[in-house]
Amino acid sequence: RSTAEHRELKTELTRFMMSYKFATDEMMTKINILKEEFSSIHDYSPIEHVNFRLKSPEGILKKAVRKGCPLVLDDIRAQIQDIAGIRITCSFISDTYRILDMLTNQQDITVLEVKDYIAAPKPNGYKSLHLIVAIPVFMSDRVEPVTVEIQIRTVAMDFWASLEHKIFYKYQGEVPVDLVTDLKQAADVANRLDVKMERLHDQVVALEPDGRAEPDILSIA
Ligand code: 0O2
Repeated sequence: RSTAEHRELKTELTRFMMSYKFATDEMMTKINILKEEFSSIHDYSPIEHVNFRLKSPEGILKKAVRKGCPLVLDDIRAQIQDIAGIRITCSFISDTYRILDMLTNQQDITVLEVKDYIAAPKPNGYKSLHLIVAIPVFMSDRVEPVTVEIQIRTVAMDFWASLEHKIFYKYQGEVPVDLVTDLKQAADVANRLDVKMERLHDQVVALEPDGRAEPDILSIA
């Protein structure tokens, strides 16, 4: 490649990565608005915390090779949907669906795919809502729809998934069968905890005349 071609490729790559950063920034702003609005108006936020990450160029290439995707930016953009990833952790299961609805109803968001691993968990016990969206990113000379993957789960689901992820990588995917069984049992326990906590929360809320629990009562529960 000539120096000019090299420079052009570098600019293209920088623009490519930047578009994902901007899309993440836009989605984070939307999510933070929901979080702040809830906390200040409703005295309660269904969002516990939010994390985001951009896949590294190395991670993108690895995934492209694994999926048999041509190493061309347009193909990568079309086939790899989790270059920008956001994880929203909620208190209760109903909150995960509530957040999903709030995001999918926003007019500038195009929903590309929803995978409901809460209603239909993976065989290992993994639970989460996965949402793939495209959001328009306005740049100096164009508007580009950029894909973002959003995972929405409860604190208990997140706790389980973080440990399972660590174990999976430790054993490089070949997790001993005993551990797989234990993990599945732990996922069931986490689910029972989620159901129980939500029931408790609902009971406390029902005690309030206006249907809203006082924060100090909630913290005792
Ligand atoms: P990382 O390191 O978290 O980014 P895809 O591979 O995305 O093209 P797939 O497998 O259909 O297609 O996607 P899916 O099922 O929506 O899963 C994508 C992401 O969900 C994963 O990304 C994980 O973050 C998470 N996930 C899915 N299944 C599991 C699971 O069994 N355990 C845990 N801990 N996380 C899971 P990556 O790229 O695999 O990993």
